Amino acid sequence: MRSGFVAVVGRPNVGKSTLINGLVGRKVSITSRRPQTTRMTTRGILNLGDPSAPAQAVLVDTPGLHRPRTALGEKLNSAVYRTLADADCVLFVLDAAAKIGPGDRRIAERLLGRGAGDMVIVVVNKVDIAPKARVAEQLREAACWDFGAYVPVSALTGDGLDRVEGELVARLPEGPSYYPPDAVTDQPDEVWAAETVREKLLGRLRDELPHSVAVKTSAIEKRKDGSLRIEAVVYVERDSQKGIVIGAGGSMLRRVGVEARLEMEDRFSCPVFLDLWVKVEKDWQRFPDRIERVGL
Ligand SMILES: Nc1nc2c(ncn2[C@@H]2O[C@H](COP(=O)(O)OP(=O)(O)OP(=O)(O)O)[C@@H](O)[C@H]2O)c(=O)[nH]1
Ligand SMILES: [Mg+2]
Repeated sequence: MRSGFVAVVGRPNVGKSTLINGLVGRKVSITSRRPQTTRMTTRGILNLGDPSAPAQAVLVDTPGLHRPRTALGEKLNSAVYRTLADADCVLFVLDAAAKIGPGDRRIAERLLGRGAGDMVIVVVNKVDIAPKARVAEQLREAACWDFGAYVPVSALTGDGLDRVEGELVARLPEGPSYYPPDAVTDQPDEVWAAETVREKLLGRLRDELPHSVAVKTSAIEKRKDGSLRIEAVVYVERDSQKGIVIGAGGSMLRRVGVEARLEMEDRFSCPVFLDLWVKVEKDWQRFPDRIERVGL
């Protein structure tokens, strides 16, 4: 058996979480068009190979590496570096729809600095929206880094994902099965529930607000009638943000609640009663103790 840990890294918003969801074939990690959506490392389990030569890749989703401006940013970057330190292989994701920039180069240099460049697979994502010439130019430019493989993909349509799997299997070391064959993720239900609420908020909130929002599940109760009651707290940084999240007459929170509840009912296969509360945890991104208090 071959198995190993695969760190999925790259700048914010390049499509790391979408890639993991596409490879695993299930939603493991939330995604949004906002940069810095992922805030915690989440594992997606990918079983590969055939029965005579099985393989298991534990894909680790990571926050987008960026120049930190807050204690939260520093914490997120450190989580990426820790994941990299434990990884057997790396999927380094680039956005084909944007030029390779200083953020990508910094990550490439760090990966090259670790040695074992052949264990890094460069994934040039979003080829569905990038002109062919740009994809070719990206591949050409990235090739100067001397990593193990370069694969153009669309995480969204699934184009090229089979090649990523092939390149991964070839690089996994011999090892045990870390998770049972039917496991998809290591994420506990309460974390998944909170992330689902945050994803729906990210889809609706504008400007800087998405960065100020954190969600923590405060209760999950199985009821006698087979339904679930889930209670979650939405944290914001300032009083003025509270009203925006709640919306006129509670409209925003209600819509977010309905969207999240439907996804929860689908996942848990039972009726769900979702209670959402909004609280202010002043400037939480800037203080380590407050970051912990909001569940991160
Ligand atoms: N067209 C297109 N859009 C994509 C593709 N992959 C991801 N996206 C979109 O790009 C945006 C960012 O995707 P994410 O998967 O959240 O990106 P990420 O790298 O995980 O971002 P962070 O967690 O913020 O670091 C979302 O709007 C995705 O739908 C793709 O292959 N094609
Ligand atoms: Mg992400």
